[in-house]
Amino acid sequence: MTQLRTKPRSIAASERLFAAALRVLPGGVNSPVRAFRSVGGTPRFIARGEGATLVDADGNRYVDLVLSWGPLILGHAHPEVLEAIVDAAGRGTTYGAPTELEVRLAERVVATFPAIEMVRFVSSGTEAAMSAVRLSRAATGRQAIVKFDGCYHGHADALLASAGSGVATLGLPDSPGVTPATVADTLILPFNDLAAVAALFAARGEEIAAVLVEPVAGNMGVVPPVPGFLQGLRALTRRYGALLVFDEVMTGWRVHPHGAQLLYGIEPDLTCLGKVVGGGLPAAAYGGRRDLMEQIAPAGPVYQAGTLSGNPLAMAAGLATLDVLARPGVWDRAELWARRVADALARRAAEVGVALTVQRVGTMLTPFFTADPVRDYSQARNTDRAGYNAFFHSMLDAGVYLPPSAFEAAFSSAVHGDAELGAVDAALASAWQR
Ligand code: KE4
Repeated sequence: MTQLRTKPRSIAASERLFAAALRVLPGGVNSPVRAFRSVGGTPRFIARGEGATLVDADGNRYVDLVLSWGPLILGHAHPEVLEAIVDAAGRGTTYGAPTELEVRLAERVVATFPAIEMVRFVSSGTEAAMSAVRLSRAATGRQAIVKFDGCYHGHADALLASAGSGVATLGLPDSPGVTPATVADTLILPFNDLAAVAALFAARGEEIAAVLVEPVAGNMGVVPPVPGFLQGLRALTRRYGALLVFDEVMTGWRVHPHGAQLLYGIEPDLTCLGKVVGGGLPAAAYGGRRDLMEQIAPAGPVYQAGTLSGNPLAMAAGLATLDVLARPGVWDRAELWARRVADALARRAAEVGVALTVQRVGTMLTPFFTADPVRDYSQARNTDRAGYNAFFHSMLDAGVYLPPSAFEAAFSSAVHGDAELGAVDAALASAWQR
């Protein structure tokens, strides 16, 4: 049996802050996954981020492989991003009126993603996905939305639906407060199961407004599309007059500098973006075919609005991030580091006989504790979650901050280098010593 070694580190300040947080914040956090409920233990309260490193309230330093769940592809506090934010903030923080910054970032998004002719900025991926669903229903006059079990598109009611049992595709409320009526038009299928999609379209194709998919799943752990899956979704949606919506909130700039849509050569009708596009500040977007986007108010009748949409600080941070990311070799450095850390994980696990399958696309990856590839959520759920949880804590105590859930993606950045790789490899050696 491989002993997992842990070195206790003082986390007294995080414990004290967590106790205070629990009195005033539900679960002590502002987003559930941060609470460490899945892995157990005390969440680390972060004092600052420096490049590839997180520093917690006790001064413990960690190589950060969460990077705020994806946005920080340039690492923490990148000087050019900070400079852009400070410069914008010096002119005010929000106006509730149009600015040149949002036009420039929209032009950059349109130039980056082949399928996006027009875009609307919002403040979260939830808003982006919710708005894309509303637009899909309005544009097609249909109600049913197909999503995939284990894919996450934010917490809009209609998308908080889990798969019914067996072949029943009818969505069931995935949270108290979500009514059966709200998810009655949400149909859930297994990811990567094109036959199931074809069967549903054959039975109910005329009712389906859109298929909403993470083109590379990141919210069950990283699960790539099997060959032909995305192409099949494009063919079926075209054939039955439904829209294909790529939720690239996570995959945009993460699986490829031009997203999954260029990586796999698929042109979705709508695309959701988030995370990287705001450079670490709250911004997200949805966009796509001009004939669809021009149905969004005030150009068209489909209502959507937001006080801080296109916030100038977030636009400035996004622009600065994409400027740096566009320089030769920057994205490749992040991708190379992800490849090297995936290789280190696989190599070390093989040395000690731990059953591990590392799944990576571009700069996002997940070590699944299983010997077999993971193709959908039911297979992800069958991996050794206790094994991941023990591994998570061993790595955390060795100074490496992995996602506090077996069903999430880890991320690299352009500023992770040899020192960070060495630290991860040393942590693996100490975690997996016989
Ligand atoms: P936000 O509303 O959290 O900005 O975005 C929702 C969302 C939409 N689509 C995809 C593909 C996403 O991954 C997300 C959010 N991702 C999670 C991480 N699995 C954010 C972390 C969290 O919930 O705290």
